[in-house]
Amino acid sequence: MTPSEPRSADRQGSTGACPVNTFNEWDPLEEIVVGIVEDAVIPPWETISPAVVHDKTQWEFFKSEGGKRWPPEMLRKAERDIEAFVHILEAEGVTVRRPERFAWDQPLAAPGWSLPSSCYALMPRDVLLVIGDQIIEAPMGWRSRFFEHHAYKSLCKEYFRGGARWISAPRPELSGASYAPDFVAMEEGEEQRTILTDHEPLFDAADAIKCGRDLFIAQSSCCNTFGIEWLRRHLAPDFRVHEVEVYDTHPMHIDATFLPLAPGKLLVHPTRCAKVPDLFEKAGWDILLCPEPDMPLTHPMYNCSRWISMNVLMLDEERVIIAQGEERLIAAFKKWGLTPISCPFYDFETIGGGFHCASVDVRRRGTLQSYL
Ligand code: DAV
Repeated sequence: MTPSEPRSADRQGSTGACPVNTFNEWDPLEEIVVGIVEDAVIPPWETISPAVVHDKTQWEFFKSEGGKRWPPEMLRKAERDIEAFVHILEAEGVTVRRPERFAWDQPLAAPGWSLPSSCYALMPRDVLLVIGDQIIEAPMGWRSRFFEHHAYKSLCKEYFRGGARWISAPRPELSGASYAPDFVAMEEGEEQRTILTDHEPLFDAADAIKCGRDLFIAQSSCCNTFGIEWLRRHLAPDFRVHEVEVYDTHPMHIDATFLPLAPGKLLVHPTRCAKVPDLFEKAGWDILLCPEPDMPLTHPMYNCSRWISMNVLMLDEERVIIAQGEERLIAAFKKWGLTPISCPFYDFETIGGGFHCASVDVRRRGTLQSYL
């Protein structure tokens, strides 16, 4: 084996028995983990919150209600959406796995900080970076999400026993040294800035997105350059890690900004993706601008923006799961040669995120290839 050959190719591939095998967003999906709504707690207000909560009118809500359960009616509606998503996946022949329940309402503490509660197991995409045959537990920048990987331990152990590699990135301290002091979120028009310092490596798994041998990642309110460098070195030489430049007042995760849907098709947010890496144009990819979301401006959103519309999930190179109501993007997908499958999801999006956030693909039928 020469150093330029993928180390993983020997162990992986469509015929390999490893239960974990995923290199991109579009190979035929076989197995996926989908988050659960049970036990979800309103995220407690913490140092990182002003950087991630877009709507300042919600700050008081989080300060007073954070750490309590969401109203049962909101949870019931969110659960109806996520179960509709699971139903579609299963009907399409995909194996769906779920995290374990966990007492998110319990207080947590580390030397130097404490909080009244954790959050939820709504969004596995943020917690586990699954790439090739390995699962990487992300070093998350939210203190309230410090123990979120506990909900996935049984699954990780099972996948490990089945042959997958399983590793945790260095566990962060999340002391005051990780956050810029007196941080104020940028306004539209100001120069890009984020709350994180480079004191220690930090990223959420959803800050990165796979595209075969190339992985794209962007700095955000939960991803710093130290985190990107850690991942770059950890994944070399099998994968090339590229940083994507974003322009976003409250940057969080790459998957509502930059989403390679299928070979030759890159979906981008019309303004957040400050510069599409040259690689795509050189390789002849189509750069598809996501149309304005259809979600009514009045729809309540506590965790993300209406642009969660572009947070879709590919079942294969053609079929894409998209929120019911997003007519403009549905029409665009059809024009771009995709087959949209719509699923009610606005009520899940109220407290969580999109289909991509709410899941993490564990196995797709395919091999490591270069698309760029
Ligand atoms: O538009 O609020 C959310 C991304 C979640 N993974 C947004 C970005």
